[in-house]
Amino acid sequence: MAIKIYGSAMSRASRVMWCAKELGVPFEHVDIAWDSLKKPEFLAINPNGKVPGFTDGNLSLFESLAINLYLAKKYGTGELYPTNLEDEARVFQWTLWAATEVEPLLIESVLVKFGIFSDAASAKAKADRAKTPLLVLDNHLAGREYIVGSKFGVADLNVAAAVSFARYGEVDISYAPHVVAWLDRCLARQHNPGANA
Ligand SMILES: N[C@@H](CCC(=O)N[C@@H](CS)C(=O)NCC(=O)O)C(=O)O
Repeated sequence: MAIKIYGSAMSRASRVMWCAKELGVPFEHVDIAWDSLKKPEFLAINPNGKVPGFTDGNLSLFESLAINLYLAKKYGTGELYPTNLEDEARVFQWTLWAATEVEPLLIESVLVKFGIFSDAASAKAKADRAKTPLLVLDNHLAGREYIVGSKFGVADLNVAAAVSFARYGEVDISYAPHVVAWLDRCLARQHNPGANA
């Protein structure tokens, strides 16, 4: 099988597997042990020693959201991935926004929930700061179902992957009701991927 996705289903590898499933692209899931991430064999795949690791034939990639952009463009142009430059730019914009403006503010809450990080006060302070960017997304989603265009796409998948940290970290985002409803729509697909309507 050409595509290999490395990393526990409890890690950011899950968002890449979600994307591959949405696209109907077969892949091999390599559930690499956490204590193997800094070993030379895995560093050859992801030199950061983090998951996900990803290969498609001779290509190795790291950064989960970038991997999803690659997968969606290669295997899903016209479906998960847009066909025009402007919408592609919007996909880049929202993906980078999720990675830089949202995910860093929510990750500590997830780590506290899983007992990996103990500074609950720091996690709470950062999660509180996520309100500002999440209200930007809430405003964008008022009156629309999906982030770019009229159907579920890779922008939704990438942004939902980051915003879902609020759910896993039990961060209350009820101040952003459009985001909550959109996140429910997106995460419901994880159990029924490929149902692009
Ligand atoms: N920005 C990276 C983050 C990768 C990352 O931090 N992965 C975590 C698991 S979700 C990991 O491998 N942690 C182990 C470590 O840092 O040693 C991405 O999205 O791929």
